[in-house]
Amino acid sequence: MNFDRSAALWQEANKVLVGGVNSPVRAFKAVGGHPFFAVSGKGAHVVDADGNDYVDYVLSWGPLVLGHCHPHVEEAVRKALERGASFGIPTEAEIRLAEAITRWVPSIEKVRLVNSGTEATMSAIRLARGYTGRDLIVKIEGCYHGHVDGLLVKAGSGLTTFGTPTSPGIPAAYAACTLTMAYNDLDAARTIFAEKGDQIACIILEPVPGNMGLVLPEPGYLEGLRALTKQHGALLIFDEVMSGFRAARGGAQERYGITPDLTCLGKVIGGGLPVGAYGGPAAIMDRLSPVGPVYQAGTLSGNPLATAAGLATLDVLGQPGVFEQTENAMNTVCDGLGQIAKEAGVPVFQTRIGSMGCMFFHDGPVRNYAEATASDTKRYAAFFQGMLHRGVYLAPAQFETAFTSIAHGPAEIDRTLDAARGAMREAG
Ligand code: KE4
Repeated sequence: MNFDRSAALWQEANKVLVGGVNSPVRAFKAVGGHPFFAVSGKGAHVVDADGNDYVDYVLSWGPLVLGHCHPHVEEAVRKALERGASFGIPTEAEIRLAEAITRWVPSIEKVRLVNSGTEATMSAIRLARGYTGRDLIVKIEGCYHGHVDGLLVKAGSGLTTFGTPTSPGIPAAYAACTLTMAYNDLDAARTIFAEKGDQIACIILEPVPGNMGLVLPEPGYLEGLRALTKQHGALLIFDEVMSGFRAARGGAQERYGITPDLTCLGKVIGGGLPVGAYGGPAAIMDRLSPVGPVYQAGTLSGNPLATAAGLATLDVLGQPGVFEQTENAMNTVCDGLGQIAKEAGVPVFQTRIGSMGCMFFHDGPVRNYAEATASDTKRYAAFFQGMLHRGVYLAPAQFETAFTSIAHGPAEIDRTLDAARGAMREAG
């Protein structure tokens, strides 16, 4: 494969963009080399500046559950643009997207649309503090909720990849209000609440963490957190920015039958354009301005183009059999990769849920951050490069999750598994 054009663009990018990127995990630091530059996408495929074609399992880090350039999404955005890119005035589309979200996620009675997952989690925490009158928050080591000051404490995603669990630039006072505990450790949660329960505003977690790789809850874990927060008057916040519409139609909360107090969403509900959202019962949400005293605002919140893309995405995803298509694709890929690793004698630990999947280069099990970060990241990097050079684009870091779309059909999966046979040998 030729990467000359991307290499030239990479030189130019590093002159004016910090690290050549606008989000750190895109820089390939964890896998070596430099990123390719995307030029176009169609369905499950993305094409780079040198004309190389890849089957894409990153899908813009989750939003593109319909794949790139789905005609229904394109048409909806085009029509919206003809009417106006932004108003800063209420529009009907915001009502319709909020209504759709309440249908897909029944624990949400009222919604606030924002522009990113980070905004959603940051605002949900402010609301939890305003609602409870308490300052402390609890987060899970390895969970990533966006670059919120108080949450970049033992965060996942790029921070784990960069091995800088607590980012500089965060006042000690902020970090002091954030308590952390391991995922799948209910005793740790009970201990924290026994000591500080009456000061804790909320627990925020990815119910199925996808930012330390994909880790699944042990039986009873989420139920235990639900009971503990209820007992102590703290809110349970599910960050479903990644797992929403992917772990199940209604997210992990549907899959595991847990009703959180607040839910954060993003990615899929923007269909590739910038949208985040948070929501829950009116009794909590109505504490938000302009009804209540907790302030949160945004110039482009509910933007017409983004709401059009999100609505069109949910329209298609909600049709009979479509969600199952994304889940079946992930299962087929995971089954194939597991077989290939076994035949190559390479120890891997796989996880999957809905259209999300992960292959840790690790003997297993992987139940939390400490176990995830013991993975063989060098082996992952070698596998990543082997796949990339064979036309398959996986997440450029072990501590991420792979995604499928409705466009990942038999041809894409065959190419993926053919590539994996060679890449696994090279990584082995
Ligand atoms: P954004 O602010 O990037 O839209 O969302 C932050 C966020 C919040 N919650 C969860 C569970 C998330 O996964 C994310 C963002 N995910 C990363 C990928 N692991 C986005 C990729 C990036 O940072 O460039």
